[in-house]
Amino acid sequence: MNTRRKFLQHTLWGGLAAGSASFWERIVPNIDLLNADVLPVVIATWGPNTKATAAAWEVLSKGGRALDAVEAGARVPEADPEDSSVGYGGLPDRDGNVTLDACIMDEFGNAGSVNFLQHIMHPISVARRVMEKTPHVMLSGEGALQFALQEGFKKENLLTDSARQAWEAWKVKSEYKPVINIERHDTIGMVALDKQRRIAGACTTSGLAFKMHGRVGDSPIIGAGMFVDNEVGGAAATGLGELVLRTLGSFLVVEEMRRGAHPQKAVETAVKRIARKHASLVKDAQVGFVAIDKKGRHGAFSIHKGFNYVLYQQGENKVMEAGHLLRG
Ligand code: SD4
Repeated sequence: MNTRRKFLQHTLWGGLAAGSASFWERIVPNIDLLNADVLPVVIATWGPNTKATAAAWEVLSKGGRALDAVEAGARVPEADPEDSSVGYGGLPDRDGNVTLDACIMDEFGNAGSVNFLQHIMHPISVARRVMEKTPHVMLSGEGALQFALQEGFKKENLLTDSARQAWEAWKVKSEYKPVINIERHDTIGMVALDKQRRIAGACTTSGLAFKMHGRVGDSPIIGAGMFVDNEVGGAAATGLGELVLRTLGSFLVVEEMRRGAHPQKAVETAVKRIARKHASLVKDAQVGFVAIDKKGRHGAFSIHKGFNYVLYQQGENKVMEAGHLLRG
């Protein structure tokens, strides 16, 4: 072996052993091959969503498309009557109506969304149809319902007995005050990167419990509740939607990653931005972000302690505690 080849080989293995990916990123055009074992990966907001990540993993592990994975994942809490913040069983608005918000994005940058949708158990699938079957991105309220029915979705009563009872109990005081981490914040925001390194994201929720009739949060807003860019990575948000809307949080996270930030740094930047711009509100409100980049690295961060998330990677479905900004 000539000296040059020996040198290259030595450097390659030496570099890999030392994990000096940034050096190789500069000289190897397809660095992705070196990181292949971290794929596929899926991340979702909130610990209880392990069944959702498992459903997504089912698709991903067989080589399926990230878009199919996030849709399959989001449908799990949507159909779960025990989950009081998503789909069927979601807590209603202050007038007793279950109104749902959802959005989805694929690896081509296509996006679909529904908001203020009633009577349909799987808003995420309606959002996907909006993306795939209409020239639009977002359908709202009555129009979204009409479209869903036209597409063959079933009209159902989504208010479960326990959600009705919770609403009746709430009406006694009718106090509108979200409580950190107990705001029935199990909204699922999910981002997946499949074996072919295609990225997709989904977000679905019944929104804040006992919200004003007609209130729409961040979850169905592309760039707020969720955003993906196949060149960069993706992010999703949970928590008090008003804070995420005002800062277009998920878009911000992706743009930070585009500028080279690690997903963890990127989510921290978004949380800090919210805290800086809305200092008087963050004391009593939670917001959390999850993100993954195209290399399969991830990040998660929130304003307050108590935000957890699920990461399914390398065959392991793990609930992890996110870091948080405010102490005490
Ligand atoms: C909203 N962001 O409607 C949603 C609520 C949420 O977990 O995340 N709940 O504001």
